[in-house]
Amino acid sequence: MATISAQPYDYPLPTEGQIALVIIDMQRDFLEPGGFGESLGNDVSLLQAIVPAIQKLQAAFRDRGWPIIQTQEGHSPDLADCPPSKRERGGSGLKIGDPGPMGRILVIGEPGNGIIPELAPKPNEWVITKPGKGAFYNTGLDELLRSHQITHLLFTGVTTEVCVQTTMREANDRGYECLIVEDATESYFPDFKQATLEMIRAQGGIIGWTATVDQVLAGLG
Ligand code: TIU
Repeated sequence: MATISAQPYDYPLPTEGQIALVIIDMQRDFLEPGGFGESLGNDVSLLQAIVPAIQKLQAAFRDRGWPIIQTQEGHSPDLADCPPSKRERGGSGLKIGDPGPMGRILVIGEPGNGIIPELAPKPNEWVITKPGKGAFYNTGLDELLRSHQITHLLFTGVTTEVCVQTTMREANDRGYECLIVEDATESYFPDFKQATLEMIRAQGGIIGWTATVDQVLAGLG
């Protein structure tokens, strides 16, 4: 059986079913000044570093014609899908829905809510818009994956301990074989990223596996 060299042990590639690349929330709102990430008080410059790593995986999946799913955290313009608790919480800066330098903060269709141009999806690639941190909450993601016989998911994107980890936990509970790509995910808090990787692969891979981009590319062959 083909595997990816990983922690806590090798990740078995599917013999039946299919593997997909999941790119979480690589949006201007999280990576560029003036968006939601900065409004929460974060230094957004840290997150740019993983763009080339995700591009490598994106290219590898595109070369093979394998599925790529991107997610976008965002709310409808009337904020009907944004619980008041989410809007009221946060830093002292702009709140969800407020006008900012890249349009309304975390609102679907605004310039700041879009995926960064370096990772722009192709027309045939899937983009899931999600109101929550997890990509399975109030979306059709599970049905989409099952209808395409996708059983294995490689996770990348931001931020490691918030939307990436939440989505990976949701996927693990739904029976998907989950691996997070260590150098293709980032957090505003390096210690939180490290802790997340460790808690995912602890206890025999309680949530899943971790591996580097090079290990993934070598394993895909
Ligand atoms: N604030 C933070 O770390 N993350 C989010 O609000 N959303 C995502 O992680 N995408």
